[in-house]
Amino acid sequence: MSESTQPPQLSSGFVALVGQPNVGKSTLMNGILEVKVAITTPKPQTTRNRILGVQTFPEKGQICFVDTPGIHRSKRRLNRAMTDKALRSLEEVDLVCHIVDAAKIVDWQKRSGRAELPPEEKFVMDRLDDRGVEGVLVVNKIDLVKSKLDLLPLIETLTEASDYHDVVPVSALTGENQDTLVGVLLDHLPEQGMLFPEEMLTDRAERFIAAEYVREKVMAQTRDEVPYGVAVEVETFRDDDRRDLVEISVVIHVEREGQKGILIGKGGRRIKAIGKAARGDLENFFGKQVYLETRVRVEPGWSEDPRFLRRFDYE
Ligand SMILES: Nc1nc2c(ncn2[C@@H]2O[C@H](COP(=O)(O)OP(=O)(O)OP(=O)(O)O)[C@@H](O)[C@H]2O)c(=O)[nH]1
Ligand SMILES: [Mg+2]
Repeated sequence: MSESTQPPQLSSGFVALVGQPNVGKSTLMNGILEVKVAITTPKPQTTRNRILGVQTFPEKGQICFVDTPGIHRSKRRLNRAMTDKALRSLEEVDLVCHIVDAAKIVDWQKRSGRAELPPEEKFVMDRLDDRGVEGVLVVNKIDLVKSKLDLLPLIETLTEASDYHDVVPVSALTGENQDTLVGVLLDHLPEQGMLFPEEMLTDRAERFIAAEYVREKVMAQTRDEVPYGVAVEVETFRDDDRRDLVEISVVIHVEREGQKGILIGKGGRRIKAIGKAARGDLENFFGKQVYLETRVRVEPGWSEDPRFLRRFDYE
């Protein structure tokens, strides 16, 4: 066989996306997958599960992302389970992508007059150090850093403060430097063939995606403690191949009667708006018409109850 006909050497493996809440882990994964597999909102603590997202790069390899909940300190059982999930994911991957929010760090440094990392970011780095994981540092949201002159010293500080293989600035939102990041990740993955079939996108069932899309709209359209008191469960999911229609009914669990009132809104206006927005996204995802039914149920204290946490796959 001549050299030009040799099959290309492939690199494939699992990459955990970890970091503080709201730094853009899920946005980054969706951007590289080119599909919204994980929901994203402007509010912290959006992701509650580990979510696998696979992208195949023909003749190069396969990156199997493990999106995780943001690492944070909390006394609440649900939140502790979330951080725990993120840390446990480190044990089963080939590489860790630690993601930080460039704009937030630059802002903190300016306000505090310090050149070091903010304490929350040190907290995450220490957790990763404890586990002795090798990683790549992704400096996200560079589109929000107004002066590019601020970026260079930040990258220097981050490079000095960490033992990571590489420090890569990106914007998950605009896609800036995304290809460079993909190249860096593939470089660090083991030389091996594809781990999943090429058409594999996620390990999550369509029911999970449906519940999450609804939760995204609930989180986006409510505030204060309401987004954090909500869990969404799919009761029925009917995808009829003979008809161009998916029928989905979901229950939105809340912790208190007051939250139910807020979610339903005056004359049912809010729940209608949530349903409409979710249906639009679901129709995009399934490429079919979607019939969506929503109900709200009060389940006092579900976020502290291990039975509910297990039932929603949060623990
Ligand atoms: N301007 C800008 N916004 C971004 C970028 N990446 C993410 N965002 C926004 O930041 C917010 C949080 O993004 P997520 O992807 O949900 O963040 P996350 O790290 O997954 O958050 P958790 O799941 O809560 O841990 C959303 O409003 C995103 O649109 C970026 O590169 N630039
Ligand atoms: Mg997320």
